[in-house]
Amino acid sequence: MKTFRKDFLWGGATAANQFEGAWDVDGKGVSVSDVCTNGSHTNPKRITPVLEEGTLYPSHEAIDFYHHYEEDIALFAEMGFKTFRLSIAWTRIFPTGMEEEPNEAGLAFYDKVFDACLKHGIEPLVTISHYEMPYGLIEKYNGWEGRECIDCFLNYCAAIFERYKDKVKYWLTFNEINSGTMPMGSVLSLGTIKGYSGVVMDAPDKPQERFQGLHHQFVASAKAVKLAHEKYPQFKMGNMCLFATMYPYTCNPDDIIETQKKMQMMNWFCSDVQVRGYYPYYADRYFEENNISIKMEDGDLEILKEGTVDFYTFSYYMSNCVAKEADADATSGNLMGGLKNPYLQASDWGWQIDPKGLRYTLNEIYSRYQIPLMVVENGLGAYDKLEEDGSINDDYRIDYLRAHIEQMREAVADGVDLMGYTPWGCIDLVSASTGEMAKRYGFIYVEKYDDGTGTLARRKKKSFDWYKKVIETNGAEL
Ligand code: BGP
Repeated sequence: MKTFRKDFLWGGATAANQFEGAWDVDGKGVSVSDVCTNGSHTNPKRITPVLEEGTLYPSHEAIDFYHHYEEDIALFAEMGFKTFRLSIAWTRIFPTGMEEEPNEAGLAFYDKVFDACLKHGIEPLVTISHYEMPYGLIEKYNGWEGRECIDCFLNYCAAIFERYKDKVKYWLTFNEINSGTMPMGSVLSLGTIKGYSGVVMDAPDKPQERFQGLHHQFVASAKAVKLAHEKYPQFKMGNMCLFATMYPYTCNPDDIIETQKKMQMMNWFCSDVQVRGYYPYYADRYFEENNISIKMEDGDLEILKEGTVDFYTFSYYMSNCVAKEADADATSGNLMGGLKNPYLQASDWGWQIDPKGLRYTLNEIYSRYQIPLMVVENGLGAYDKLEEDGSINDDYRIDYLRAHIEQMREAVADGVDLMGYTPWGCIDLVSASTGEMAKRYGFIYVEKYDDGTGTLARRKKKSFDWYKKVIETNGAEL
């Protein structure tokens, strides 16, 4: 029976805006995340184009990876990481997104980070844009609704590809690009919220702008892939989707159809474009029924064909149920909701825990595309307790990860070509949905708290040694 390949990429995942801090250091500009306040499960985070005195903006310091990268990467190496997923903050390289020339200090920072990874034999896996587009592009173009963003993005890609061509091989264009098919994507991913101030989740939803923005992201992603393939044949280019696995709530055919429709537009639409190179057949009807009409330029459809990705990556945290008539309880999670599954437990944030759903999902994706897959986010956001003796006994996290790795192993035995696994927030960092620190994912605890206080000291959790063993045995000992 097949098991994890010898060169399986075990590691962990992060994003610049959630862990770097140093938000205005060395010439960095303001990203959309830098104007988002903190929040919690019950108190939603807000976006404030003008910074408010006395309000906490968690990206500003985060866990200060900017000044702790050597120590942090050494800890990842101690666990045996083969890869480390991080994002480049676009605003460190192009502060407003519109400059002609890159900011040397920003480029130099990632040189140091990649050198530290390579010194430890860790392969960087870089997300080019992870919920941190320059706020300047939002003000000027209403984010990705503006076609101009394509050139700005390409300029950014050209600069980082050339600079890091000998250090980085694996690239992902847009984090969770399909968040743009849902209202939640308009703020962090698409930035189609020019002038909006208020609760992030309450931003007015304009599907026309969202899908126009997505089209521009598709073209930008395809152009970046094409540039990489032509100029840097050693690069491997991936997409990245938020996979929100959905089950029909009942076997009522109405529920089956409703689930299929939602799966198409939320989970498959973007990757159908990015992997196959063209808009899927079912999109036409959706656009028609939702009054969406996408403006394209000559050549766009050819570019999409020429810029298909080499591998498919996704985040997987949970599954949900779908019914035509919602009379079941709603669940929360990944900012997109769904119905409760009576067979599953949920995290403290209401995200339903479904390891078998991961095996199912891996099989579904692989049977559709047959290109290598990678799970680049997965994990349990939980309240951790720092004991008096300094230990953090996160057995619940070990249980969650063990169960998911077991199911990945099953999927590999099923024949799925899986390249790697990078659990989310391998070191504690700021939550994307709530802006809080209390929702922790890490193998490494960071003494940083929701009120902004904390020494920033790093401590190994119980899961640290457990994961080290998993990597050492290539997933045989869980
Ligand atoms: C994904 C994002 C990440 C990350 C993760 C966990 O949607 O790509 O940035 O934060 O979810 O979500 P949260 O931080 O809200 O718990």
